[in-house]
Amino acid sequence: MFFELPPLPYEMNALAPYMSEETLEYHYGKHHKAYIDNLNNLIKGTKFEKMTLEEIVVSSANQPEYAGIFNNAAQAWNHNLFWKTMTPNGGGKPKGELLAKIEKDFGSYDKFREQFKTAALGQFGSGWAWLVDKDGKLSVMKTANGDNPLTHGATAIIGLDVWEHAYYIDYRNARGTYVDSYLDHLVKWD
Ligand code: MN3
Repeated sequence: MFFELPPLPYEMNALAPYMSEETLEYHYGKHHKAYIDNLNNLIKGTKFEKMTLEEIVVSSANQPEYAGIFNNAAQAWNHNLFWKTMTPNGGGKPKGELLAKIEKDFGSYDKFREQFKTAALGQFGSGWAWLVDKDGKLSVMKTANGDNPLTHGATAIIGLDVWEHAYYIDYRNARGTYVDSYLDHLVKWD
């Protein structure tokens, strides 16, 4: 199947001042779109043409001959989740069942927040920080480049892009401030 850039669930300026319209123009309009366009070109005439995006990610992972397909498919998937799990006036503690589960598996929301921030800051170079559910237990993980929880048998709940293109326009090199803004003002929990 061929893939399209999914529409954003908010206006391009809706996440400002924490994520600017200019960042969305580049990050969504150019980077995310390029992953999808590249993927569509790369899968043409291959066995991947009939697969869903998730199937392409899983079946092209860890195979050097399919690295280009994997990188673009995984990044397309990662960004689909990224935009969907942010909202204007988001951030802060989740509610209800998810909060209870975080408190059970991490000890407290603050402990989760600290682990998530440490993972986001500790990812050397490009990658992602995630809250995942694996075998019924929540944990934080980080992945390099386009890699994501699908290839580790885990379900992503949220994923934060820590490639420089995600924050350089708004925060320059201050990845920590970007992570704080995401957790306190942008993440959409429900
Ligand atoms: Mn990105």
